Amino acid sequence: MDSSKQNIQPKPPFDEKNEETPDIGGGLPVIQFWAEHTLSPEGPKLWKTLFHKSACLSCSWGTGGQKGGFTNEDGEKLQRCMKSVEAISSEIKPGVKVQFFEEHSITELQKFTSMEADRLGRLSFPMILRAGKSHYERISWSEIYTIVETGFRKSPERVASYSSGRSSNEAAFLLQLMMRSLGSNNLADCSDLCHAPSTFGLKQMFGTKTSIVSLESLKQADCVILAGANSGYNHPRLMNELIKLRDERGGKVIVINPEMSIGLVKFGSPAFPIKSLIPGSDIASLYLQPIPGSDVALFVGIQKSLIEQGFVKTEFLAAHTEGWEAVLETARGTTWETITETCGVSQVEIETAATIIGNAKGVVFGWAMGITQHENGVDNVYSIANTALISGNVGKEGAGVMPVRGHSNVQGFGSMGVTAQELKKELQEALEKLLGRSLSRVKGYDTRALIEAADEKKVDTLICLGGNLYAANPDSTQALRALGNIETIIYLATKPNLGHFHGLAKENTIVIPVLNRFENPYKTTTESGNNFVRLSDEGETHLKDGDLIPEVEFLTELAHRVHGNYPVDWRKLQDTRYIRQLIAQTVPGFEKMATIDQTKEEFTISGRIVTEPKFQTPSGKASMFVTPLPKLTLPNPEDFEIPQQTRGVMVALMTGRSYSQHNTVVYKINDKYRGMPHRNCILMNRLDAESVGLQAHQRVTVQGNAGKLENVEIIYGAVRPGAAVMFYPEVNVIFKARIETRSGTPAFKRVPAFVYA
Ligand SMILES: Nc1nc2c(c(=O)[nH]1)N[C@H]1C(S)=C(S)[C@@H](COP(=O)(O)OP(=O)(O)OC[C@H]3O[C@@H](n4cnc5c(=O)[nH]c(N)nc54)[C@H](O)[C@@H]3O)O[C@H]1N2
Ligand SMILES: Nc1nc2c(c(=O)[nH]1)N[C@H]1C(S)=C(S)[C@@H](COP(=O)(O)OP(=O)(O)OC[C@H]3O[C@@H](n4cnc5c(=O)[nH]c(N)nc54)[C@H](O)[C@@H]3O)O[C@H]1N2
Ligand code: SF4
Ligand SMILES: [Mo]
Repeated sequence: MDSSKQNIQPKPPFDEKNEETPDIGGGLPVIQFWAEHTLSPEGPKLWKTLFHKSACLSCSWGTGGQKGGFTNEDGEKLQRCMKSVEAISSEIKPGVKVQFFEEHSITELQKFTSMEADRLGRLSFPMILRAGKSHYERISWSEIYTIVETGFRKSPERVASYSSGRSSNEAAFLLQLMMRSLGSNNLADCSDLCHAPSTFGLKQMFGTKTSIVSLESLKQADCVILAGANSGYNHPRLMNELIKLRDERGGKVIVINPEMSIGLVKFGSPAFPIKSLIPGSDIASLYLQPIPGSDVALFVGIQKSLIEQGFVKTEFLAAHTEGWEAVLETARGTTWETITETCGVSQVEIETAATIIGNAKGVVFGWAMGITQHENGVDNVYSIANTALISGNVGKEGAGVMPVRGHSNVQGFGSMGVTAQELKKELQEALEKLLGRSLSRVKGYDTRALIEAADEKKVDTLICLGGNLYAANPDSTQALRALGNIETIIYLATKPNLGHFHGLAKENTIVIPVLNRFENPYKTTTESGNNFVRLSDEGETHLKDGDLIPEVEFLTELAHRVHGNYPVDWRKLQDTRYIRQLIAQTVPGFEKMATIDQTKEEFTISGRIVTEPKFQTPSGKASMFVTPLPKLTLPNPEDFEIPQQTRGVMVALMTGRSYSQHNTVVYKINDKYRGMPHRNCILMNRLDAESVGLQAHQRVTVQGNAGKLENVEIIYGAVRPGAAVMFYPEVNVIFKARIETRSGTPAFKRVPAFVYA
């Protein structure tokens, strides 16, 4: 075998082979899934949607659009994964009948699991749950507008929105314009729970808030770092890039993750049916398993080793960065003992990573929730980007920093100004010009602040453009109570979810059924994590008997009723071409939006991809920040009021996604690749369990600082000692999370939990 392709660390240290789990990620089960769905009665509808010219619904990697359902921005074919099929097949289900809600009381609906709620089908008529009533009932559009308009006439700081990145740029733009015209900056968004630390950190360092790497540039890298991202599950097409990097270019992949996810070791991709699908392709050349929350220490270690091995690009740092001396000084001054003790990875392994990085021509540093969802998420991001700069891997082709984003259009929501954080100056000024006055200077509520404010009875009206605010938040008990203080909640949604059954308002909870991306009667756009804007064609819905509404129609009508013709003729904007004109005029980098309707030309947003060392900071240089090493401790059982003598083990719980779920929506109860047969499982290291006399498949209690889950089955997995994995949203009942103060993001990946029989 070509030595450049060999894995440096073929036998991982915490490998726990479970007899029932597949030997590779992806692989034949993916094809079986495709076959089952495409050959089923829903098959023709599914194929029609797959071939429809619209952007994939599911993740931010981005596929589809004008080049066709299976093509990516570089024109490569076969770029649709089964996650896309999973998302589509959930959307093409028949509508839930009016009768169903007449027959099932809210108490009955509250017994549904996430999967049961989703399987009910599509929401297809507007409904309301009025205070004191036991059932959702159908409601007329005129009554909806009366109630909602009244809700929006409250004082602006008591009106809020929450959104989730499945909708279009057009809907997002309208939402923020409507809220800001009102004088409210309360634009909470799912990204607050997600990549907000990346947005914040990248803005400080480079003056731009998103990935600085294009897909084209990624294809030139000869090394990729993937930290805290389970991409075989959540961004499957990214795996194709890693396969090509290793297989065709002899490059290296360093995975940093406390859990050894099989898909990041070996992945069978249908895009390479012969060489990869069945045998599987090697992904990780080196797999490092740090303690959850300790990535800063690991990256400072890599920096230290880069210094020691003479790999630092001092000239580059001096010419193009600021603050670099202090960062290097910190790495020099931190002892190896402190580093390895904090992160739990050996010096040799860290040095091996540094050698690979130092010898590579171009390194792309990618990351996801394992990096951001921590109390020091912003420092994690800084430490990664510092490492990229120190090794000269920013400002050239084939290198850079690449947050791997979440929802398919979550990044577009940020670009459109749906955020409670400070706006880009250009956008702020353009909006102020449009409004003819300054924007409110009152800081808006981000997602956590919104829940806290509602808990303190400071919110009267909430509009949710998609998502599941109730189930996405930590401490479900608080979320329930907080939402219950809000007078009116309006949910715009395609599918019923737990939020509609539990997240109930004090007076009126209204659920409005909307058309999805491939059904809208007008064109829409989305933005991928790689900064590529896709255009989705108009389509039609299969819900012919339903009474659904396009999001844009609802938002413009509501805005018209609240604002009249200020600052725009809202009803005219029901034709989305005019919204795109407004976007082109106001949002930086979106100039090409002005002509997209004529040219159909999808585009990369200008000013985002960095291939020269020039940055959008005031000085034009990249700013570097010293990253303090975290002090990671776990509480004692007594802190959770567990009697001292109780035998059990305190773990750092990483809460996240199973193989078959999209965020709060569960598609299948098991996770085949982790060998977890149902949702009420905890994946833990054998040593931890055995150290307190527990064993595989035993039923235990898992207790956090806000509650406990009982009858949880222990599954042994390739997770490092001290760490464990459980699935959200179910696990969100057991903990109140610490919050990353700069970004507002909850520490979902280091939840202290006590496991006992
Ligand atoms: N199919 C599917 N696709 C999705 C989604 C989905 O639910 N389903 N969700 C979308 C959304 S909104 C998002 S944000 C993304 C999420 O994509 P991911 O971030 O891949 O999702 P998670 O399941 O949260 O996985 C986080 C990973 O970080 C690791 N990790 C946890 N703690 C640490 C740590 O301290 N350090 C390091 N280095 N690693 C750690 C975990 O072991 C896990 O592998 O996916 C998007 N795509
Ligand atoms: N413990 C724990 N909690 C977490 C996380 C974690 O890793 N651990 N991850 C966090 C992250 S990264 C995120 S992004 C959040 C996710 O939080 P959200 O984005 O709030 O939740 P989703 O489950 O993605 O929302 C799904 C719902 O969106 C609606 N929907 C789908 N498509 C459309 C559409 O086109 N239009 C409209 N209007 N509605 C639509 C459907 O009704 C569907 O039920 O959860 C966060 N919560
Ligand atoms: S990788 Fe993401 S965007 Fe591409 S097809 Fe799969 S789910 Fe869709
Ligand atoms: Mo996310």
